[in-house]
Amino acid sequence: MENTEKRKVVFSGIQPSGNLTLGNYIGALRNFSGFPDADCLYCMADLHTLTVRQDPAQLRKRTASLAALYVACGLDPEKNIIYCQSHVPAHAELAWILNCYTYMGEMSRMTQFKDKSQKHADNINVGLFAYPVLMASDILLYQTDIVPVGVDQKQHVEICRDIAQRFNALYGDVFTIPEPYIRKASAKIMSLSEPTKKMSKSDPEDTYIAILDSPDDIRRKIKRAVTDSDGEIRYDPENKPGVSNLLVILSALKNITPEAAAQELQGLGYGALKEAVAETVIGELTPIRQRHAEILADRDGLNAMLIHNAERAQALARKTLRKVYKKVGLYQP
Ligand code: ATP
Ligand code: LTN
Repeated sequence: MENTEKRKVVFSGIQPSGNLTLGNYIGALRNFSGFPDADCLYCMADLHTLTVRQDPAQLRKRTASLAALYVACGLDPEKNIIYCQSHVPAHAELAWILNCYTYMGEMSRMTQFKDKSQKHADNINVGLFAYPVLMASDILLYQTDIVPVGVDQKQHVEICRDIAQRFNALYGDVFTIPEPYIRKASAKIMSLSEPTKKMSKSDPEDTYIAILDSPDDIRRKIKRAVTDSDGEIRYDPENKPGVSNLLVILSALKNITPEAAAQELQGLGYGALKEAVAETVIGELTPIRQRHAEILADRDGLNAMLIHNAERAQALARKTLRKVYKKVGLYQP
């Protein structure tokens, strides 16, 4: 029988706002290559980074580096559309429209907005407030079915669904309603120094492992990771957040459960746990770091890929944007 089902669309983005961490890798990046039968788009969310002050030269550098990292992590840029958000004007254009279908109340309840306005109290700008609307636009422009993210972004995907449903209720079926895709076990990797807080690329260097860290840095950082004093290797996130975080990292990379990882190390000390984690992380990240350097060294090739993929994304995005303009009553000669 002929398969008439439409191919699924997968969309996700990462902000080029710092050194990507092991959290970004396990929670998001690593899962991006898990959709061989879908049409996948992955963007560098550079417009989103402007919600917090960026150094312009750094931002440019990080954007190119993230593009290379997507490819180094195994995403083929012919099969997947890897592109830069700001190269496709439709993102900002749809965001304006959707701003007019989003309420102040719902934006002010967003956890990330509350966190970031505390962290950047001197710069609580309108963009930071409207961040989820731009993210909704990213997703909805491509009629996305699936959005692979870490658990901290679940609320943003939910608000995206709300906005889309509200819009569809007014104008008919304009947008596909997306589903978040969150791998439970590894959805949130914690900081090495404060294991009750999310590992985050905008925190100090020693609290995270960067995907591009050298093996020596990885060993040093893991050696210093906060654990506890009872000495038992057991998965118990509530009472043993540090040890549990190390077990989550180890198990995620070995594709086993944290309990099974703990079982394998029964009777050993924290030194052995840390060594196992460090060596597993190094084994996973070393080939990525090497590929990344090769890809970045061919800057012309990288740029050509980005220009080509922005064109592919634009063609898709324009279709949805045109439909939206028409529905809301913008005059189209
Ligand atoms: P920032 O600290 O600059 O706000 P971030 O490190 O949280 O950034 P994002 O660009 O916001 O990174 O996130 C990119 C993707 O990585 C998202 O899907 C997010 O859910 C995921 N992610 C980020 N940090 C973690 C983490 N510690 N554990 C699991 N997933 C994570
Ligand atoms: N806000 C996301 C990054 C992001 C994103 C997206 C994720 C921007 N646009 C669209 C999924 C879909 C974050 O991880 N902080």
